[in-house]
Amino acid sequence: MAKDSKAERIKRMQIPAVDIPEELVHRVPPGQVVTDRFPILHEGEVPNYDMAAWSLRVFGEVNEEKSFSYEELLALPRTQVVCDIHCVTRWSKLDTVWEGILFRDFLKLIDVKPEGKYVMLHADNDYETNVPLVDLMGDHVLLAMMFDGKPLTPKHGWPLRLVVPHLYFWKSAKWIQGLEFMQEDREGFWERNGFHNIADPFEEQRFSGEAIPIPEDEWVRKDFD
Ligand SMILES: Nc1nc2c(c(=O)[nH]1)N[C@H]1C(S)=C(S)[C@@H](COP(=O)(O)O)O[C@H]1N2
Ligand SMILES: [Mo]
Repeated sequence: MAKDSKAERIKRMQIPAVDIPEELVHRVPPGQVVTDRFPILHEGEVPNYDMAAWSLRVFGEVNEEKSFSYEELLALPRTQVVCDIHCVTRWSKLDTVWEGILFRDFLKLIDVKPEGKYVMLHADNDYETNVPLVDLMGDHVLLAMMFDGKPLTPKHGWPLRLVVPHLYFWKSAKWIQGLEFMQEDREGFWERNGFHNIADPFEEQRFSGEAIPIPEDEWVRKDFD
């Protein structure tokens, strides 16, 4: 193997990537490595919540703004989803198990105006990410409350995070506080900072312009569990 091939570089860095069987290879997007770790990535500090005061606010292109307490969300029907997740910093994790409210079930409670075609996820700490509404309607998109059969840990987004597994994982906002329905698309935090607006990992839509030099071992140095 060429001395400077990507595989060789990864070996030298001792990235804790796992070798996967041939039949799973098609599930790994280009440029990704599979890990059993669950890396923790976010801007700012892990928030602390007073759950009595916590709410999820729904606003923008809706006929009626609504706020949901955590208790109200807990009372809604839940779905379990098994999916692969892909972070733009190159780690992928296969067969992750989530439970929460299927986004399209949640939408039955919201009277979205016909012009509300895009959603901005508003999250802590002032994190925003934009997703077209059609991308949120799929079988694997959750307002997630559980991971691996247990409540989300604070670091992974408790009490509520989005899971939109067919897009790079920065779209899966942790600690969500608000859903804003929009007529026009608007860029969120990473989308304004050089990352791709759509973010399909299989199309390798990492950046909006010039590639941002993310070191290949960036994610390895992150906290994980
Ligand atoms: N609120 C918030 N959500 C966020 C982020 C963030 O900085 N803030 N980072 C995103 C990125 S880049 C990734 S890869 C995933 C990581 O989720 P994890 O820490 O549970 O692995 O969260 C996403 N959601
Ligand atoms: Mo990420």
